[in-house]
Amino acid sequence: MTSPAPILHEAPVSDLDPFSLAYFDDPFPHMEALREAGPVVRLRRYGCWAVARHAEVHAVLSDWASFCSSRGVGLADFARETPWRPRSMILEADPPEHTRARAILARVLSPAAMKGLRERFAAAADRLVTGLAARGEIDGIADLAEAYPLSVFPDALGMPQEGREHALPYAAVVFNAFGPDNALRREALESSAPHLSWVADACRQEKLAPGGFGAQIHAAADAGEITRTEAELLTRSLFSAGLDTTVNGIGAALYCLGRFPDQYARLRADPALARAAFEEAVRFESPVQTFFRTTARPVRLGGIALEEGEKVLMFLGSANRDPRKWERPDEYDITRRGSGHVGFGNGVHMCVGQLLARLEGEAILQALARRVTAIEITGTPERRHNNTLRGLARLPLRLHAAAA
Ligand code: OVV
Repeated sequence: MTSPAPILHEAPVSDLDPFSLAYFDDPFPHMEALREAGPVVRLRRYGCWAVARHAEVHAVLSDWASFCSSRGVGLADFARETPWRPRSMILEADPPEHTRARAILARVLSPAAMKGLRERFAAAADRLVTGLAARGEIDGIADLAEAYPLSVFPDALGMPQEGREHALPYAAVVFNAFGPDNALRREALESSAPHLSWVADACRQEKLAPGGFGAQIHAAADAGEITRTEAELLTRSLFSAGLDTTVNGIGAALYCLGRFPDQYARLRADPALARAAFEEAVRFESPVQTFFRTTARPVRLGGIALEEGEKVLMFLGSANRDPRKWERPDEYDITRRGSGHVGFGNGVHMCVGQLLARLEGEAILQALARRVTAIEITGTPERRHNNTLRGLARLPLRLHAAAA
């Protein structure tokens, strides 16, 4: 008559599709449900594991030996299927190969390198914001969140002028491709060929302007540190990761400052808060929402035994809203001590371009703080759907110009 003893530490199961349009339109209740379900949850639909609490996301990010990247950081397992493009040398690699590639990008994007760009980036931000403030009615996405990175990043990289319109569509393909085989991924890949061939060609040494990030990566090949093909691939990584992420980071900051006018007033009163305001927007919206890892060996996580070769989906955006970690997680607060957010990841793969992203975010928010007294949302924001990136397609704004 006695029923068998329950299996202890059996993982909860969820039918959530975190790559559906309904999820993208309002992910927060679903994130909460996942966090409440347990530290590790089985996603039935994709046959993978999910971690949505800060502690477990941080733990997975911090253990590259158990949770590897070399089998891909999307749903596709490179041990079972051929990647849709040649593997990234940095994103889709583990130490020691990763360490070698990372050292080169870290040097190109170093604090010293940022110092050399600061004045130029600040001047470009001020020019753009001055013009937009004079106009008043703008689309915060096209006119600002996209326009600003497009005005500084391709030049800093040394991208050829011709064909730059491929840069954002290319990034959309890359970030959709981390997701499952859904309509977003399929349609992105179907029309990707012209973008892929433009980027591949633009990564060649002879196409990259002297002095830029791309030329500096190729200098590592000149020095015999890496091969020419590897220099092209590393340049491709910068192309892939460096533009759409900052577009969505700046878009997030504008959307936050529009919804939390008291926070904009604080920024306006003290423009030195610009960097913190950007950082808090990265926590609050988490432009990069998710990445996968693959277990490289059997490992226990959150009391659950995972086998080797299983995909684990990390909900960075959910970790950044976890009330176990944050007080008032759903408030955008630019004076919050936000260190420990995982919007840039953590561990050996933590965003190598984070200083560049912050430089862009700080420059644009400082220019706004100086030139604009208030940011008013004047229409319904439209969401842009992507399997990895969270952001808007349209954000109708009225900028109230400060007296000159
Ligand atoms: C972080 C990131 C995003 C997308 C692409 C890459 C990296 C890459 O290395 O290609």
